[in-house]
Amino acid sequence: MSDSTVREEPELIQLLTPDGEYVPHPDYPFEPATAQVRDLYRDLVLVRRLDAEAVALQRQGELGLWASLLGQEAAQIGSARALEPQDMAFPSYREHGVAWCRGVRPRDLLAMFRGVTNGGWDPYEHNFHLYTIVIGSQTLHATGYAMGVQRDGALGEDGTAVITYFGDGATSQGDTNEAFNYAAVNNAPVVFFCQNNQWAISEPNDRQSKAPIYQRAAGFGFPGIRVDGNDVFACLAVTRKALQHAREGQGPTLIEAFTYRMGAHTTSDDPTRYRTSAEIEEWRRKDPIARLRAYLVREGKADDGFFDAVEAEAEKLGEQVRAECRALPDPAPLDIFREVYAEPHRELDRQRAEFADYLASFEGAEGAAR
Ligand SMILES: Cc1ncc(C[n+]2csc(CCOP(=O)(O)OP(=O)(O)O)c2C)c(N)n1
Ligand SMILES: [Mg+2]
Repeated sequence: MSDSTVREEPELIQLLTPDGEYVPHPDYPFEPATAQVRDLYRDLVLVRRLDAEAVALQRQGELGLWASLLGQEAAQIGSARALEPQDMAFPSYREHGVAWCRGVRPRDLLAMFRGVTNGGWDPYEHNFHLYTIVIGSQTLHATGYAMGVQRDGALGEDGTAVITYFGDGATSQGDTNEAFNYAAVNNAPVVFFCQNNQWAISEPNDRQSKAPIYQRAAGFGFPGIRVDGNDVFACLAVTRKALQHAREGQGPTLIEAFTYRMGAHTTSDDPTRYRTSAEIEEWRRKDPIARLRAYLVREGKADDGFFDAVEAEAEKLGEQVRAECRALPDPAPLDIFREVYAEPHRELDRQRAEFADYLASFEGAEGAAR
C-alpha cells in the first residue's frame, strides 16, 4: 500500500491458542512439563481470587482503593515465573500477580491500599520494589539499578537481571523514553515489560501511540517483541529469553504484552463511560485462565479433582485475605514522624509536638499521641 501510515499487523508471539492448543515457536523454546503447567494454573486462579476479594473489600469500605489486575494474570504470572531469585523487579501499582510470585504477603498489598502503612514491604526481602504510582518513574529506577548491577560485576550466566513493569500509557511519559535511551546506550541488563492493556484510564491505546509500542525499541537501538499477554506460556518463554539476554550482558529488551484490562482502571473508575461491552466480550474469549484450563483438559494433564482442589484453595485464600484485611492495625498517628527521616531534626520535632498537641485537644485522644 502506498499510504505510509498503513502498517501491517505486527507479529504476536503466541504458544497457546485461545482454544488451549500448544503451538511451539522456534525462537522461544518452552517445554510444558505437567507439574509446571499445573503450578501456573494454580497461580493464575489464586491471584484472580486475591484480586476479586480486594475489589469486594474496597466496596465494603475496607480498602481505600484497589487497582484490579483482572485479565492481566498471564502477563504477570508468566513473566514473574521467568525471574530468578536474584533478579530485581520494579513494578507499577497493578502487579499483584508479580508480587504473589515474589512472595509478598497479600496482607502487605492490602495494607497499602487500606492506607495503614507508611511503607509497604521490604524490597530486598523479595527482590520486589515498592509499588510506584508516578507513571513511568520506575523505569528509570530499574535502569539505574541495572547499571549498578553492571558496575558490581554481577552479570554472567547466573547473574542478576532487572525487570520493570509499566503500562501502555507510561510509554507516553518522558521518564520511560529516557529510561529506554539510557538503558540502550549503557547496555543495561534491564527488561522493559509493558502490559499494553489497551487503556490508560479512559484513554485508548490508539490515542497514545501511533506506532506499535514494541517497535519503539528499534529507535533506541534494542530489540522489541510483542507477545500475547493472555498466553502464560508465551509470556514466560519470551521473558526468560530477554532476562537471559540481559544477564549475559547483551543489554535491554522491550516486551509488549498485548492484553486487556477487563475491570475498571481502579475502584474509583467507571469504564462503562468510555468503552463498549462488545469490546469486553471480544477479550473475554481470550481469557488467560480459560485457555490454560482448556490446554490441561485437552492434554489430559489435569482432571476434575485437580480443578476442584485449586478452587478449594482459592476459597481458603479468599477467607484468609478477608480476615487478614480486617485485622490490620491502624498506625499510630505520630508514626509518620518516625518513618520519613532516618535522623530526627529540630523542625521535625516541632511539627511532631504541634500535631501531638492537636491530637490531645480532642476529648479521649490522650492515648493516640504515643
Ligand atoms: C506522572 C503521572 N501522571 C499522571 C498520573 C495519573 N494516572 C494514574 S494511572 C494513569 C494511567 C496509566 O495508564 P497505563 O500506563 O496504561 O497503566 P494501567 O493503569 O493501564 O495499568 C494516569 C495517567 C500519574 N499517576 N502519574
Ligand atoms: Mg494501560
